[in-house]
Amino acid sequence: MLAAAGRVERAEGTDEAGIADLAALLDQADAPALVTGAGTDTEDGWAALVALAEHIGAPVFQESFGARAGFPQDHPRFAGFLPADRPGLRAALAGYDTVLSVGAPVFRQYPYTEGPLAEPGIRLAMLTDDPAEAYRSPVELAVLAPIPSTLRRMTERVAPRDRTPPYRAAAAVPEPPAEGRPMLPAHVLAALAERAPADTVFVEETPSSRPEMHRLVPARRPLGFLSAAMGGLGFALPAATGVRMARPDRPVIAVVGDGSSLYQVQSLWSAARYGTGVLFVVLSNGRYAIMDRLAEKHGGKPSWPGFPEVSVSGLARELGCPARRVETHDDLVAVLDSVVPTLHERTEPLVLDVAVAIEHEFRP
Ligand SMILES: Cc1ncc(C[n+]2csc(CCOP(=O)(O)OP(=O)(O)O)c2C)c(N)n1
Ligand SMILES: [Mg+2]
Repeated sequence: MLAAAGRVERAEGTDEAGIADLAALLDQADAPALVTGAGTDTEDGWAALVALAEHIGAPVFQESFGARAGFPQDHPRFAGFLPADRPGLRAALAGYDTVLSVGAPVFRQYPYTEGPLAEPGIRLAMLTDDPAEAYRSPVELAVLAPIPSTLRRMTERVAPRDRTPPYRAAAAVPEPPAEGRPMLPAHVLAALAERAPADTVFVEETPSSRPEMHRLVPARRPLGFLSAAMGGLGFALPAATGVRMARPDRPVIAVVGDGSSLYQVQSLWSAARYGTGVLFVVLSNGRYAIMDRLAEKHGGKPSWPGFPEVSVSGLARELGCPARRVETHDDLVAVLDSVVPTLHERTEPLVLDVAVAIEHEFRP
C-alpha cells in the first residue's frame, strides 16, 4: 500500500463538494466507525462530533499516541483508544466497513509492524484541517476543511440511523491494595479520577501506565487531556505549568513517570517561581519500566540501570517546589482529599512522589 492519500480535496471555508463526498461515504456504509484526535479538541469540535455520532449511531475511537482528546470519553458512543500496532488496529476496526477519521492522522502507530492498517475492503477516509496529515495518510479520500462547520453540515445531510446500545461498560476500578501490599499505578489513577473535577486538564507522560490512564481517567471536557504526541519525553511538567498560566480557570494535574520527570525536573522551579498551582503526580517505580519490558520483548536484558535511590521529591524541594513522598494508599487518599478540592484556586504547586510497584505487563 502506498503511504499517501489516493485523492486530496481541499475545501476553502466549508466546501460543498467535500461535504457531499463525506456524507455519501457515510450513507453508503453498512457499519461506519469514527476515529478522532487532537484536531477536533475544541468546544465546537466536540459538540459537532457528538452530534454526528449520535445522528448515525456510530462508535467513536480515540487515536493512539495523540496529543489531545477529540471526543468526550465518558459518552456512550466512545469506543476507547485504538491500539498503536497494526495487528491490534486491524482487529479493532474489523467489524466496520467504513472508517472516517476526524482530526487525526490515519493512523499513528508504534512500534512498526507489517501488514495493512485495516483489513482489505474497509474504506478509509478523513476530514482534517492539517494539510500534512491529509497528504501522508493512506486513505481513499481526504477532505481538508474546517472541522466543526464541516461536521455540522455533514450531519444535516447524512441519513439518520437507529441507535445501538452503548459500546463500553464503565472501567473496572481496582480495590485498594491489601495491607502491606504496594500501590499499583491503577490505584493512583483511580483515586485521581474519583476526585478530579470534570474540567481538570490532565497532562500525561507516564509511559508504562498510559493504557491504565486512558482506561481510568476519561477526558470529560475539551482540553481535558494533553500529551506529547508519540511519547517524546520532557513535555508534561513544563506543559502543565504553561497551561495553568494560560488557563488559570482550569485545574491542572500532570501524571508523570519518575524517569520521565528527570527529563524536565528543572521546570518545577518555574512552577514554583511563577506561582502556578499544578498538582504533579510522579509515579515512582525506580525504573524505566517500559524500556525494560521492551528489552525483554526483544529477548534481551536492559542495559540501563534502575534508579531507586533517586528522590524526585528531594529534587523538587531543592528547586523550591513543595513536594511530598507518598508510600501508602491511606496517605495518598488523605493528601488528595485535602489538595484536589483546592486546585481551582491554588497558586502553590505540589509534587506527590508516589511509590508504585513496577508493571510487568504492557500492551501499547
Ligand atoms: C526524549 C526521549 N528520550 C527517550 C525516550 C525513550 N523512552 C520512552 S519511555 C522511557 C522511560 C520512561 O520511564 P518512566 O517515566 O519512569 O516510566 P515507566 O516506564 O517506568 O512507567 C524512555 C527512556 C523518549 N520517548 N523520549
Ligand atoms: Mg518509572
